[in-house]
Amino acid sequence: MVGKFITVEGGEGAGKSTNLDFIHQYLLQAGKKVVMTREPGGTPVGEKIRELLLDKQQASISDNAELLLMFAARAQHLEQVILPALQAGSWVLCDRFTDATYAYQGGGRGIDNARIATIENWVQGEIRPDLTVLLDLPIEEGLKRAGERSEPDRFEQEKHDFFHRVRQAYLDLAKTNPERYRIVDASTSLVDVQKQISHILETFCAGKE
Ligand code: Z5A
Repeated sequence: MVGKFITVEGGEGAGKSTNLDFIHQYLLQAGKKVVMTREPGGTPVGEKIRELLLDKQQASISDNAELLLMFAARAQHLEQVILPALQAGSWVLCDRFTDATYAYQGGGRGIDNARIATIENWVQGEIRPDLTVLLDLPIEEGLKRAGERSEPDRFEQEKHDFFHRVRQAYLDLAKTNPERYRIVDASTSLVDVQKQISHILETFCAGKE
C-alpha cells in the first residue's frame, strides 16, 4: 500500500467538513494526489445507506441494524474507493471512519467494543487509518454550531448524555491509539484550529510520525 489513509473525527458541529477542505488543500499543495470521501457514504450504495441512517423518520432502526448498515456502507466504500485509491498511491482523506462506529454505536448506543472489533476485522482485514485527527470540543458548543447550520438529523436528535458518551469514547480511543491519533482543540477560532492542524500535517508529511 503506497498511499496514506487520513481520517477526521469528532462530535456534532466539531468542524469536520470545514477543516476537511483545509486539509485537502494542504495536501494538494504538498504535492499529494488526494481522494476526499466520507462515511457513511462515499459510493452510490453507501450514500443510499447514509440517507436511511440519517433520516429522522426511521426512528425504529435497531442498534444492531444501525451497526451493520454502517459496516455495509464501509465494505462497499473500501472495495470501490478506499483500497483502489491507496493501491494507486493516492492519499485518502475520509470524513469519519470506524472510530465513529466505536464512538456512536459503541459509546453512544452501548454495543460491546469486542463485537464491533469482530466485524471490523472481518470487513477491513488489516486496513486502519495512518493518521486520525480528532476535533474535540464541549458537546454544548458543538451542538450549538450544528444547530445554527442545519436541521437536526436522526443522530442529532439524541439526548445530551448520548453525546457525552460519544465524546468520551473518542477520547478513550485517542488514549489507546496514541501512535495514530492527534487531538485538536476545536473550541478555539478557526484560524487557531487550522494552525494546530497545519502543525500535525507538517510533521506527518515529513514522515516524523
Ligand atoms: N455515524 C455513526 O454513528 N457511526 C459511524 O460509523 C459513522 C457515522 C461513520 C453523520 O455524520 C452521522 O453518522 C454522525 C455520526 C454517524 N452523526 N450525526 N449527526 P456527519 O459527519 O455527516 O455529520 P455530523 O457529525 O453531524 O457533522 P456536522 O454536523 O456536519 O459537523 P461538522 O462537519 O463537524 O462541522 P462543520 O459543518 O464543519 O461546522 C459546523 C458549523 O460550525 C459551521 O457553521 C461552521 O462554519 C462552524 N465552525 C466550524 N469550525 C468553527 C470554529 N472553530 N469556530 C466557530 N465556528 C466554527
